[in-house]
Amino acid sequence: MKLIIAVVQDQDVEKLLRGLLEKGHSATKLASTGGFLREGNTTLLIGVEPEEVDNVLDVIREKCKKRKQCISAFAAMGKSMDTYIPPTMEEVSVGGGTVFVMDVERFEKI
Ligand code: 2BA
Repeated sequence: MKLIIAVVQDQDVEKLLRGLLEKGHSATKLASTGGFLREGNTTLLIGVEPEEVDNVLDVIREKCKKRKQCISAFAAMGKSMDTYIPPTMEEVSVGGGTVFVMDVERFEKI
């Protein structure tokens, strides 16, 4: 068995969960926070048979969109500002999904 850990944007989660359920996949949804932007995102745990991994990745590709997000360069650096410095905006591309596929040594439902 494989465990797919997918970090996705909150806006895409409902569509993604529906798409996964339609294809017969189970998922666990966890609230998470991105370490860089410090904004909420969602982490899904999806346990599947090895031959189903590509199918799940296709659903993630289809349902999760890349979005541009403007951030303050200072906020991104996590620096405090003692004096006023005009905000410098930077654009980052967030999403569709950050996906890890791991081997599962043992899987049991007890
Ligand atoms: P965040 O860490 O909040 O990152 C949001 C977006 O900011 C990233 O989008 C990326 O475009 C940008 N970014 C992240 N770190 C950066 C840096 N050091 N310098 C410049 N820009 C940076 P995504 O790559 O689509 O990542 C979306 C979310 O996926 C991340 O939110 C984080 O929660 C998760 N993630 C991404 N890579 C990861 C990794 N290697 N391990 C664990 N989680 C990861």
